[in-house]
Amino acid sequence: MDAYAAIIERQGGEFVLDNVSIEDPRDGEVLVKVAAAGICHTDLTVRDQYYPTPLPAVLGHEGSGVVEKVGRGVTTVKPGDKVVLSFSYCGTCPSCLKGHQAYCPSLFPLNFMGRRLDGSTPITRNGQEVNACFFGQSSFATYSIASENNCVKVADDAQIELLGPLGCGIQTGAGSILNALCPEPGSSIAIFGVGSVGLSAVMAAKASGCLKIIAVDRNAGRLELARELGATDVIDANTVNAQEAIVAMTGGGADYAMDTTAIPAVLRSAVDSTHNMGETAVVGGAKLGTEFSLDMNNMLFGRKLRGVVEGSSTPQVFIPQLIAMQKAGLFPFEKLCTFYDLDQINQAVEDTEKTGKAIKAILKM
Ligand code: CXF
Ligand code: ZN
Repeated sequence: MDAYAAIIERQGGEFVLDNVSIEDPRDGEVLVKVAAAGICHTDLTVRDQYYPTPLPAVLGHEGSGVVEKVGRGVTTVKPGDKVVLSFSYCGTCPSCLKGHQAYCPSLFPLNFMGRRLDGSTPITRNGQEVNACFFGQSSFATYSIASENNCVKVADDAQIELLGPLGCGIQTGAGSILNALCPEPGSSIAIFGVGSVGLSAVMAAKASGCLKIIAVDRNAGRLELARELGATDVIDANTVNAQEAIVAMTGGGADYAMDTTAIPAVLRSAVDSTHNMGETAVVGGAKLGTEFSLDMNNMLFGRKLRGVVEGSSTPQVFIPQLIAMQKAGLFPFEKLCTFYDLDQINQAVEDTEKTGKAIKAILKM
């Protein structure tokens, strides 16, 4: 069928809007009429080719919409269902079967190869193949071929345009707190970088009963929003040494820390701002091959560092939980969102990346 998509043609380039053709869903696949899709930093990581998804490609991995058609064997969604699209996993390996879908060993081939596992792509432009299947969706387009296991069905009355970012950035931030670090009520936590992932973590930390929630960033507007969403303290890293300030304001170090920036020196500060036996989560995707260093003796005193992909979530379980928390007023993620039309994608990227005017840009199709 005919569709309209935003395509990255070359490394670091702008999105190019063009007509494309999308195949019918194959076995186990779902054709979704995309209502909206959030922009996540990983789309830009791939644009810059820090992750090697081949170009030209249709990116977009925070899509939401309505099921149009299902392929053979699909049983969990049907035409007319509203769905949020999340990351793709195999569903059959030991990690997936244990509920650790975010750690599926096939995560990279399924989400970043730009192809189905058999090497085919559902998208062509003027008869030429375009890489797709990005996070099992490539949702910067009016239609998306998803796989059944990355479709999360939501209620018929759900505000579908708002929900796409739950499929990646927002579940990454919230899940790092609620599924991975699991801070005890009364804990202290320092969150380095309060873009959409960090602000989602701030809201989740508040909902978890953390009593000291320290937000660190260089953007004054984001720090202000962090305060509104639950940060008890904010640190402007332009002028303050965050690590020293956190150690001072917690009387020796935070119980938990989280780095969303994927900058090695910031991750190091996050770890060093925890006290003995404190735990740090690293959640950002750095350029492949990026290394960082730690002080071995500092680690010796019981400090822990763990990686967290996609908030360690099982999307079909966690996304409905986040929607319920939003309804209850415990997780007002709509405050992070700014809407644009698909045609304004390059403006939305600029507002996200350069000026910081948008925290979570959502493109409406
Ligand atoms: C990514 C980070 C790199 C691994 C897969 C998940 N986060 C989403 O944008
Ligand atoms: Zn993402």
